[in-house]
Amino acid sequence: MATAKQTSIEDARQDFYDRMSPGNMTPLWQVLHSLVTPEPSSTCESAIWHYDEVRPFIEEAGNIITAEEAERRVLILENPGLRGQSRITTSLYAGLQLILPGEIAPSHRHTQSALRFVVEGEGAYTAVDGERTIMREGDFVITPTWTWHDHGNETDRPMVWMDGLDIPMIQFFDASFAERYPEPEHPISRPVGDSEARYGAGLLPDGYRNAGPSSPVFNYPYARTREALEQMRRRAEWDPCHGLRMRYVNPVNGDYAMPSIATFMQLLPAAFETAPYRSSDGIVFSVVEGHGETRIGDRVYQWGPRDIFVIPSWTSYVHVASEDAVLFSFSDRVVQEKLGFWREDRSRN
Ligand code: GTQ
Repeated sequence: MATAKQTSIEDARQDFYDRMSPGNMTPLWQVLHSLVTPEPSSTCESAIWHYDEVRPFIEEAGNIITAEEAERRVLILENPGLRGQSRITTSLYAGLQLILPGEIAPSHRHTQSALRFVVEGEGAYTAVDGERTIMREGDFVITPTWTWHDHGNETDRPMVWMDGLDIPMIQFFDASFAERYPEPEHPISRPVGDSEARYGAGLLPDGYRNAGPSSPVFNYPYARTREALEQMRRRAEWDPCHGLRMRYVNPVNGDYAMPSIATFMQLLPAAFETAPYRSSDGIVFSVVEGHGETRIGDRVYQWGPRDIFVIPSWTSYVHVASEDAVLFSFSDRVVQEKLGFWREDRSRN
């Protein structure tokens, strides 16, 4: 029981806080330990979206609204611990976008950088600043900050891809700008394949200088990524925590493809079990090939092709592949590294 003296100190303190509050002040010592935590502490949770459960809702979205009306017909994947905030991790947004045959998602540009990771279908395009790229399953496509982009589908099949954007980061900085192009489509000024030829073939135009923060290559086709992994596996140099993992890079400077979102593709051979690992970036995974499970903290998630799952910051996880598996992933690691505070922990093996 509090003594009379303690009570009077508490009362005096509370009175003090109450008097400063109208002046928009508050004592640090009441919040210090929730602000400066010994380890990451967030309400972000692990979660999985099984594609066969999500797909009917995507299809229904296609019946309820057009791409043109919606501007972007997307179902947001919301972290269960961050509902109502349009985010899959504390710093990143993810959604599944549907584009039906004959549709155009009209051209716009915004501060937010976006990635597309193709989950289902083949042949729709994303146009970035006047150049189209045709997308196929497993392709990784970027629309860097402030580039005009529209999406279209001239095939006879629906197409679905995962969008990953830095929306929560831009929100945090209060730095969002956006505008619509006056026409549905930005004029096409370069042929399909132009950027890939110029910047994505291990060559650069002589004298080329790219001052921008993002890669000039805007489609990293799965066929090439998969071939690289298949070739490399012959050396069998498996990272205990990641299997065989490659990082998508800007060929001009070796940096990540975009300045705010780091992206990776990894191969886990059949029966491979990764060593426990955690890092200070919350990570979103999209399964491209194979079945397996990931143990995240004390939960177990079974996955197969097209499933999407999320691992919160600093939560230990283990992947187990029951057959050869290929996983795409993205996180804010690039930002944390640039700012000098990214951490990983491989010690619990
Ligand atoms: O394709 O430009 O999922 O602006 C969210 C916002 C996609 C896009 C999203 C966007 C886009």
